[in-house]
Amino acid sequence: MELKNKKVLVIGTGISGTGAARLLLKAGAVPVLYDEKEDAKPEEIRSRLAKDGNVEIFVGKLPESVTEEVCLAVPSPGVPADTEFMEGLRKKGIPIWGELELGYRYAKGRLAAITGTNGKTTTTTLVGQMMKECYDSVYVVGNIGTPYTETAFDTTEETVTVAEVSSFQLETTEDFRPDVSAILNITPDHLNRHHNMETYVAVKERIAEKQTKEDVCVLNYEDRYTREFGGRCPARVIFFSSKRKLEEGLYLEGEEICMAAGGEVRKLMNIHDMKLVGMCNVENVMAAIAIAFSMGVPMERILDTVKRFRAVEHRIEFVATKNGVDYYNDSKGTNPDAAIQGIRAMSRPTVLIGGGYDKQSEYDEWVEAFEGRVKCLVLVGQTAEKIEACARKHGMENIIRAGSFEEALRICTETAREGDAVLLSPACASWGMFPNYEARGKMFKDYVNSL
Ligand code: UMA
Repeated sequence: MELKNKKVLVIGTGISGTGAARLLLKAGAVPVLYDEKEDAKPEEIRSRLAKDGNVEIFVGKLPESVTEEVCLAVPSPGVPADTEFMEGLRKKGIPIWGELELGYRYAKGRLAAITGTNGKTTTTTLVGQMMKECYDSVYVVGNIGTPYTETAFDTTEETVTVAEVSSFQLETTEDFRPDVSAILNITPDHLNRHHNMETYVAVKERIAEKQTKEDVCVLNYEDRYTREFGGRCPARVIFFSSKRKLEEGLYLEGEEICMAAGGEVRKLMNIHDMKLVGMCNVENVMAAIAIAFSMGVPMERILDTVKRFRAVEHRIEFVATKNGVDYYNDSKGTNPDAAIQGIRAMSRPTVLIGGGYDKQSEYDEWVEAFEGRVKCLVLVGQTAEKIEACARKHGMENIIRAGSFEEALRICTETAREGDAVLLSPACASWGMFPNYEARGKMFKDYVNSL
């Protein structure tokens, strides 16, 4: 679709909307930005765009006449695909490309795209690092923070882009076809947005929808959804497994990561040579090796990168020891499954901060994973009541509700004794209290460092 001089509706004016608008300006199109937030400030939004671009901005309610003039709509990831507003656009026959699709249409070079409920950011960062040590032009984009649209225009045929892709972004793809895709795992998350597990799984699988046997899809053999998808995936599948020997693919045998290909088995590395900890990270590493190797990075360089790579910020990140108490920031534990990995990584009696935005998750498995490690559970946010009821049902007694995040932090320092750990791993998104999990993690770290 030729967009030059055409009006394109960009929905949402956050990071993605701004990225999409900037790309559209570079492409000679006329972005029309719309944000439903009544108190969004058009001048503040304009200041984040190119200086002399022709841009129209609407906030609150969008006049009906505007949708008559646009040839394409580009929703931000936070805009659900099935709202009345989006249905209205579809009824009018306006094509819809999510921000990811728009970036894809303008990008050149090769693309590796990584999704999954948990481990996306670590794996994307690690793959990005592997690529950077092998290729000159590498961009790491997507859900990780820099929108694809922000870099797409600067890519060349030599560029390698590594994208962290969320289910929100995959709802509105069309031609999106990565050279290598990966689905790390699928466990319940964002069910308020996708309504049920079936839809959530189907959305995740869209990452490989347009791939062919010339492309690769890396899948987790130990996840029942991704294993099953392997049987009908249109791409060539490479499985990884942390639990069993595979005839083809990557797997863990004892402490060794091995690769079986074409009847040959190669021992790649011992997991104790990694700086990352936890079985979830062994899986992330196996996926990253499979992705980078499929993209042509020599195995020696891949393994060298793995051995040097440290945890990403906000993911079971050690912050400091204060008065004999170890503080860990796992603000990225935004769903029960991610938070299970967080609490399992603790080897000391732990004061745990949980709670936040309600994504209609169930907390039973998370609470069961405490296995006596949690000496006190400090709860905040919308979900505090639901989590408290769940924890009490499972016999947990020492539970304190905090009226604010600041109060939760104070309670932790008052409760923790020498030899204990304090862990922020809330099992919930931060929305409602913070703009994102990074802000929540940063407040935690700032507080700890100020002690
Ligand atoms: N808005 C509307 N109409 C709607 C919904 C939202 O106008 O129906 C407006 C809001 O008023 C707001 C803007 O849209 O002004 C926000 O857009 P957004 O929610 O898409 O947020 P961005 O700032 O553009 O950030 C997005 C991703 N956010 C979400 O998916 C919610 C960021 O992922 C991503 O880093 C960024 O694009 C760059 O690609 C964050 C996230 O929480 C980290 N992701 C979820 C997760 O990881 O679990 C999926």
